[in-house]
Amino acid sequence: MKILTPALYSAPCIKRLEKPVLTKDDCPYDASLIFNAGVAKYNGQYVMVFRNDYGPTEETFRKVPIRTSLGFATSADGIHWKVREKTMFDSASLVPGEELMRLYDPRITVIDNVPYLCLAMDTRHGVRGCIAKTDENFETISIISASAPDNRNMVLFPEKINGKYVRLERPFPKYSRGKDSFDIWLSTSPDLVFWGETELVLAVEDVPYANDKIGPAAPPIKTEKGWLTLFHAVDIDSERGKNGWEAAWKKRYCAGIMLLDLEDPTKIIGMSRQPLIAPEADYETEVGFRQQVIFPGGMILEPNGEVKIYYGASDTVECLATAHVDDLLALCTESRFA
Ligand code: BMA
Repeated sequence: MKILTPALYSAPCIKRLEKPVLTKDDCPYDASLIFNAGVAKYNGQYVMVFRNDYGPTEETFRKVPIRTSLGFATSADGIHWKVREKTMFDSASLVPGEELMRLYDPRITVIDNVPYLCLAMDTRHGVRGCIAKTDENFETISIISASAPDNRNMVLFPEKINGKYVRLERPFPKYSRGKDSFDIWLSTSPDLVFWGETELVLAVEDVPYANDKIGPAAPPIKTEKGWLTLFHAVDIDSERGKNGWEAAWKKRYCAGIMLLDLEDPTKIIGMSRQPLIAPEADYETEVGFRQQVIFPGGMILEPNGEVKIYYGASDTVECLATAHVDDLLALCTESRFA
């Protein structure tokens, strides 16, 4: 366990599984870094779409090109997963020179029993966030709408609110403020194509353990008290050195939690001023491509009140932590203002 300074720890209600739920060893194809998955319950089973960055090893990093595929896995219990032979997307099959360069960091939201994906999309002219439809077997990706650059980390709410689709998103306005300081925004749409009514939800300076950027994580889950909503929060320290394959990796990603108003989710009812999940386990802090990264992409509320939180760790493996919904709600009581 390697805890960076300033020391950050997970909330006591968080229980980790003893090891990651999915790694490269579970894949029947070329795989290296398996992380940042979207997870949902769909047609009586758990489904997962995960990111696989493959090609280089630690020794050949920056010499061998990185490819990205999106894999699909199913599970009966949300813990033991079977990866399908056929991927959903592979950057290796793109035509050289094509505008699209890769799709990654998938989230799944099922709305009226239709599964949708939110994806980050690298293109030759910028990073875009897109919303796509998939089929009931998760074999195809049909893009419905893609943002202008630079935007990423979109997540769709699981139902319309006041007759409109709603998404959280994280634009990164490079030139406006001279440094990374990227916040969480919300937009609505009548049809998943046209997006507007954009409002700021949470800013970096509202999160005491972030000093760099924040972004949406898993699609929110509905509770009687509000939309339980995860986000990721990044702090950076120029003194940090080698924490992974690169010469230096200076960032740490934690998961945060807040509660949004059911009728007006631009309103934060409360949040925790401490991280929900901070990097602590060895596979989060000691090994992997970019250590000290917790990047949640899926959250499921079970009938018994258990919440399953799926997150990529160290950009290398996919993990699961659980907590009771009442304990998570109890954390969301503080104001976002200090
Ligand atoms: C972000 C995204 C994520 C990744 C994280 C840490 O900007 O690229 O996919 O997990 O950085 O490397």
